[in-house]
Amino acid sequence: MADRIVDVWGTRTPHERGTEWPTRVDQHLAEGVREEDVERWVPSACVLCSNGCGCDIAVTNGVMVGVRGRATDAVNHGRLGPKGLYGSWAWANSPERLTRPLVRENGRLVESDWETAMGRVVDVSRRLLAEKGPLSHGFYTSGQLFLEEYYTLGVIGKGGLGTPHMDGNTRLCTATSAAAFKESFGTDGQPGTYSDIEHCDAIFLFGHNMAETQTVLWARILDRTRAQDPPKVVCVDPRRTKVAEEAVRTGGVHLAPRVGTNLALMNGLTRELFAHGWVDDQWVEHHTLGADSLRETVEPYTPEEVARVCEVDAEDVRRAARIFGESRRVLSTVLQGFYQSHQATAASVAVNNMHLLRAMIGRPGAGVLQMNGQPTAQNTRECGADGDLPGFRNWDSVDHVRDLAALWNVDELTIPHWAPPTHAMQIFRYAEQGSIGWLWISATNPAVSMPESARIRKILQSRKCFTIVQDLFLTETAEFADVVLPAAGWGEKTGCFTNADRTVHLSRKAVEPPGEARSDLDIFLMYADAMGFTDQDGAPLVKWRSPQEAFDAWRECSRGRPCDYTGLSYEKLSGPSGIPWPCNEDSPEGTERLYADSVFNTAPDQCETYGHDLLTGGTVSPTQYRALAPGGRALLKGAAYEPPHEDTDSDYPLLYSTGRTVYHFHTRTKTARSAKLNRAAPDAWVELSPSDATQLGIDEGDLVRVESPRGAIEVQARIGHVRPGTVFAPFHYGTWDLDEPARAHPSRQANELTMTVWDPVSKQPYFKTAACRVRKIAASGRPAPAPAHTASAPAPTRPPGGEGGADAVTPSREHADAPERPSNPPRSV
Ligand SMILES: Nc1nc2c(c(=O)[nH]1)N[C@H]1C(S)=C(S)[C@@H](COP(=O)(O)OP(=O)(O)OC[C@H]3O[C@@H](n4cnc5c(=O)[nH]c(N)nc54)[C@H](O)[C@@H]3O)O[C@H]1N2
Ligand SMILES: Nc1nc2c(c(=O)[nH]1)N[C@H]1C(S)=C(S)[C@@H](COP(=O)(O)OP(=O)(O)OC[C@H]3O[C@@H](n4cnc5c(=O)[nH]c(N)nc54)[C@H](O)[C@@H]3O)O[C@H]1N2
Ligand code: SF4
Ligand SMILES: [Mo]
Repeated sequence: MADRIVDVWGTRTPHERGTEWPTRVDQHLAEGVREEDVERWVPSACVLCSNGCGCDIAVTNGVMVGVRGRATDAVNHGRLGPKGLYGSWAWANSPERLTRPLVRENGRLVESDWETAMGRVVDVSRRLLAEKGPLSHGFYTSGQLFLEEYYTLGVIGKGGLGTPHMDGNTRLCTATSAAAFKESFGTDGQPGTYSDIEHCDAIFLFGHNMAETQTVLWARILDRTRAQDPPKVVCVDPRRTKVAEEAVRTGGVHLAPRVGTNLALMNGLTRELFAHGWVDDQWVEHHTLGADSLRETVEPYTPEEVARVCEVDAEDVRRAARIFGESRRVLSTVLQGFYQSHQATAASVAVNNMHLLRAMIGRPGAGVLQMNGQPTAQNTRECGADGDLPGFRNWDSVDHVRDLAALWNVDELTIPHWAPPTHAMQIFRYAEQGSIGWLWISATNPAVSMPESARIRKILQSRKCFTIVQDLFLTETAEFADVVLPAAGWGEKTGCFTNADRTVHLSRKAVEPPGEARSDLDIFLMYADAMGFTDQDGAPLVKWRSPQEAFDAWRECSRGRPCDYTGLSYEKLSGPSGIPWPCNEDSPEGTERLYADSVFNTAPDQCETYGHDLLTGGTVSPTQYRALAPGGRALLKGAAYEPPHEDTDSDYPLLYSTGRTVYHFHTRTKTARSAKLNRAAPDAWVELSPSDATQLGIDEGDLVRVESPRGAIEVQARIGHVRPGTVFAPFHYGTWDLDEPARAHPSRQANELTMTVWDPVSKQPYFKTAACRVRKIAASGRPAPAPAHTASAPAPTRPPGGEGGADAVTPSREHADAPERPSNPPRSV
């Protein structure tokens, strides 16, 4: 099979508009393993991004040895991308897996047993509950666990302890997706579906480098853009990504706005729709509220004004708006370039607005995909493991809280609803101040992934807050913990998860976890048992033991809500394909598109929030909301553009933005343990534009220091494809390295520079706007370790110095994807 490091999207299978996306089955087995050696193929779906590609896990001798795309799955029709092929399973066999609980003794983490480790967790929990009550407890979880685990955690936190301090790293990831849905449509829930790609006339990607972050979805788009009658692509991104190149190739537009100015651009595009009469007035009149006020809000944003603020060409703004205005079916996708940037919710809602104004929602080809990033982020939000109440219930609605209390058979007052739920940034603030004294971190690595790393390290290091870290590996975060709990990962446990287009997959356990590692579900149950949480009748609060029982309990919780799972079961999910919710008696085969009837979830007894002012985050009261009488109509909401919090000045003249490369997933705990992926992007870098590099006297590969008011990194420079004035850094690299596990990398972590500031509505922190400066430290004589086949490729106008040329992948040591699990070496931590 082709080397999918180089051939990232695989061979094209072009097809005509409106026809089914052809099947192409991708497979990868560990070196030396032949297909006939595979003993079992275990059904699952990939958990390395929100695309949720259906796959089967190859098992030999009780070990995961590879993966194969599911030909029959609606999501991927057999395809897998480089991360899925090489990175989804290889980590499991690493000798560095956590195999026993660790506890801190005299300042050091030492190996322990479950009884001792969980004993400490429970002792501190009991003591703090007695002394300070539930507000002393916090949970910071993930977008990578399974539905059953989140729901169990949600019940423990909200029905058992009764703490509002629960959130996921989804706050850093897709909080804005959820917020944008709630503001426009009343509740969370993706309106569109991936099959809209087969029907659309144009595809708009807003701050979304899909070519690298959902490679299989991008392959699906390429199979349309490289066929007859292709859709035009419009890309909004300050870098010339592969998406941007496709925009130019298809006769679309690449808009490269100044970082932090998305909303000004969106207001300009929206104004064009009004100005040219590209609005479906009749539909808007019947099915929406707020068009007049939106029109007023966007009026000042002429193409010339947008050109001034965003530093783009006014003509490009006109062209992009015309494509949107004159296409019958537009598919839009939105991701971190919007969610993690300034005025995130307002800018993302603006995308919903444009679709509503053109009545382009709920029909084939006309859809919005406010994307997710993490594979199971949707479930964190649905199941109440973040701040939300399970089943998209409204914490501000007495009826919704009562309903949940009845389901769980707990006192209404136990369920936190007296104030808005505490978001992750605030949870860490409380830990910093000491009011949260017990913080349980599961399946996330905040020491690397949260903004302003130095501050986060200080919080985690401080012994003011007792921290529990539950992971597969001894991460940068785990090293600071009081107790480390070894977890079973994907393939080592059973459970469900829901991708960005609402498709639910069941992932079966394929192999045993190493040593004493346990599934996250079992660990949460162990805590619940030890704490003795009960319902109002004295029966155990958590009434399930197995993943399947947890799923069945969740089904009941979702009954009648927009994310209705009542028609799904483990049996039904064992079929050829994942199934999109809602799935119930009315739609037993699931639902491809929401809002096909143009009725939205905005009725006051249905909605998940009463909404916010998008500029300030001020909340709309229940009374105000009822007075609006939305009654199933969607809400058009706008806001004026405001400059970002930290703009450039003479000390920090450049803008700093961060993001991803195709070969790594987040903090690399999984992907760096695949030799192929690690080799493709072995170390950090920053991208500079050719003109800035010239001005700063920086050559390709030079070691540079990038500083913001909060910190600095020292990495090699790639002279690449960012717009002038912008510096782009990948955020994957913490202190840990596969090549030299012992060697610390103190200064390459992108978040050393980012700031503690968040969107007023979604509370999502801004990872994509900050000011910085760059200076050369030394020449290196070799190209930056940045990938050569992606947006990080070197700029053609300025050939890199050194020997590497265009193929700038630096060599690093070989690591075979070991098919057998070696015995664990003695651990010293
Ligand atoms: N390979 C890979 N794939 C992944 C992941 C991964 O780690 N690696 N993670 C998954 C997860 S959890 C997520 S959330 C998604 C994220 O997926 P994406 O959002 O596609 O990824 P990012 O690279 O974070 O950001 C996307 C783009 O935003 C642009 N950008 C930066 N600032 C601005 C701005 O001010 N305005 C605009 N319009 N654009 C801007 C960047 O140039 C970048 O190309 O990827 C998922 N898929
Ligand atoms: N500067 C900057 N920072 C960013 C971003 C950015 O674009 N720029 N993006 C943000 C976004 S969108 C995201 S999603 C976050 C991601 O940030 P993190 O969530 O911190 O990153 P991961 O490396 O995915 O961490 C997940 C951890 O869970 C562990 N794990 C995996 N599976 C399991 C399991 O089944 N059980 C348990 N217990 N553990 C498991 C992994 O080993 C890993 O340590 O980063 C955010 N931070
Ligand atoms: S696109 Fe995402 S879900 Fe699909 S194989 Fe790649 S990483 Fe996995
Ligand atoms: Mo994410």
